[in-house]
Amino acid sequence: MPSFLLHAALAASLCCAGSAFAHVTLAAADTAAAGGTPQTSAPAREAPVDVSHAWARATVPGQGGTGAFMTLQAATALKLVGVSSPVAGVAQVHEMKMEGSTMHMREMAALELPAHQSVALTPGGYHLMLMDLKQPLAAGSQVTLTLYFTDAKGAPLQRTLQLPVRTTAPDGAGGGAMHRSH
Ligand SMILES: [Cu+2]
Repeated sequence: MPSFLLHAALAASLCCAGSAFAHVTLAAADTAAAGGTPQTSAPAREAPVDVSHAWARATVPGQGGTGAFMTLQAATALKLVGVSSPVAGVAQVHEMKMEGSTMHMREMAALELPAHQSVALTPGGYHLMLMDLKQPLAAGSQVTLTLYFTDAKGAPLQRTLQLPVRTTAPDGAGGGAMHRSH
């Protein structure tokens, strides 16, 4: 009996893990039906931030990571403190820095978004890093990202976006000269 149940549970978990988008939809429905889960008392508020020029870079099969880019303009001072995506096992806010003559990137704990100022996330600058990709990102498709913010009082806010997947930056996105360095 334990053996049979174990196999059934394993099959179910494999099935659901492979379908990231369906999983997100189900989780949202469960949360709504149950009135919230114990660990998240209330859904985070929608962040008051304008998002423009958003895109994610297409990958080739076997490529495990890529970048996502956009311009953010917050209506009130916010900090961008994290990112997640159903297509990425790990997603981080990164910055690029010259160290000597070499460009390095590293995770940032928080990216400041002063009120009414445009902050560009570009190849070669701040960016969102999608790693441990569960599938290739094909040009012309869409990818879902959720951005996590805190406001001046430390309260959590978030914003979920659909980004177009492209091989090059859209017109006006900036950062074009740095493409090859990423
Ligand atoms: Cu990076």
